[in-house]
Amino acid sequence: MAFRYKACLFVVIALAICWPQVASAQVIDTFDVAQTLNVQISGPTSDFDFASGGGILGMERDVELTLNSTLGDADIEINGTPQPSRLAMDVGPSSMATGKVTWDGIDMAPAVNTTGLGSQDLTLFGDRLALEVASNQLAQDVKFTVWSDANNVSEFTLSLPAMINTPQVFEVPFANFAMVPTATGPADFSDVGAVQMEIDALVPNDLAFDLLEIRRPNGPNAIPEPTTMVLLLLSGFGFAMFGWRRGPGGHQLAR
Ligand SMILES: [Ca+2]
Ligand SMILES: [Ca+2]
Repeated sequence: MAFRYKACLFVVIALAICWPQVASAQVIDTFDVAQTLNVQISGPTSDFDFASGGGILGMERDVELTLNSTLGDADIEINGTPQPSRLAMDVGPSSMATGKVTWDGIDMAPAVNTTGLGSQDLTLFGDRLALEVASNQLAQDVKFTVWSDANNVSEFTLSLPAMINTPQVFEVPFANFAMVPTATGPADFSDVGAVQMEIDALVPNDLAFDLLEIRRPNGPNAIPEPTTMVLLLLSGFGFAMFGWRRGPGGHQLAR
């Protein structure tokens, strides 16, 4: 095989190895697949819906909404008219409600299938969750739970400040998660079976989220070990140029 072809092959292989890491961010949900849930005191006071499609980890998103107050109403609208490509949760006056969004594979059921994602290695794509918050009114806790299986579970509660008017990203490093007290061990982020985001609104609120994904420390487009990638490409191109310069003429001279 001519040397330059070997060099080209080297570049192709280097790209094939590096490319999955370069296209790094792993989306949990872009909130582009539409869903609408409504609860009110006149009924129903709880609602469940699942939807499948692209931009969703495990290809299915389960949403549960429960009204906890004796008055009022609440809704969750994903990719709706007022908030396209977002998850909007609106808790009405005098109302309290809990919204649970679960990514646990295709089970079409509200129960968490703790191994439904089939051992997803989230550490391939970064070391933290990133939640893009488009807006909110009052301070709100958002609890994230990650299962490796029924016994190995970790959680972290993100406390959002009030009055977010311009989109803001909140990051939760995997290292900040703590074992759920009822579990026997913590979740292994390289072996994930289910992920859940829970919004327990104790006061009327209006929240909108743009995106939930896995990120690396320096943001959504950070390239892991860029120097390795550059060195591989430079050496590949260097070999290719060397092979081209030697070319068929070079081989003829050597004979
Ligand atoms: Ca599901
Ligand atoms: Ca489920």
